[in-house]
Amino acid sequence: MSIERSLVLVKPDGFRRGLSGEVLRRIESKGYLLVDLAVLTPTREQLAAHYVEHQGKSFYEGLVEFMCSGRVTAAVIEGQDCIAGFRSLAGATDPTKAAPGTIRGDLGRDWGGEVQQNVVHGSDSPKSAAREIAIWFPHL
Ligand code: DAT
Ligand code: MG
Repeated sequence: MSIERSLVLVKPDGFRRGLSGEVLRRIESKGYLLVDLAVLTPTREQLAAHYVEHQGKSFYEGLVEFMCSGRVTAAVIEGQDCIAGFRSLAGATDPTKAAPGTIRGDLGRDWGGEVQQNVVHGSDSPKSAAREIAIWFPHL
């Protein structure tokens, strides 16, 4: 067990629906610390770096298009094993399959688009977290 930081994004669907506060409430209720917060419209350059692992996949262009379609709330959170812990709070990638009780299960649904709009992003490993935090919070 180690103290970790994770990069969380309330994606444009969540931001537009006014769910930033609810996502942050769940993070704080779980006991994780908010290290930094920002509201911004992502650039394509930031998204290309953020989603480098998905470049070339069928949903990549649509994903970037969706993610730069509006503002996001970006957060760095901190706590023991918070990377896995937030992924557990977020639930499965597909919001239709995400379990009730999770952010995606409670707050997300399929809206019929090509790209899954699933309210939040959370880093998936310590290596990804370090890379992603440097993209969204270069001063940290
Ligand atoms: P996660 O966000 O759970 O880490 P991921 O990194 O595999 O999932 O994918 C990034 C985002 O891309 C995901 O949140 C929603 C979208 N996505 C993933 N797989 C998809 C697919 N097969 N069809 C449409 N969108 C997809
Ligand atoms: Mg991912």
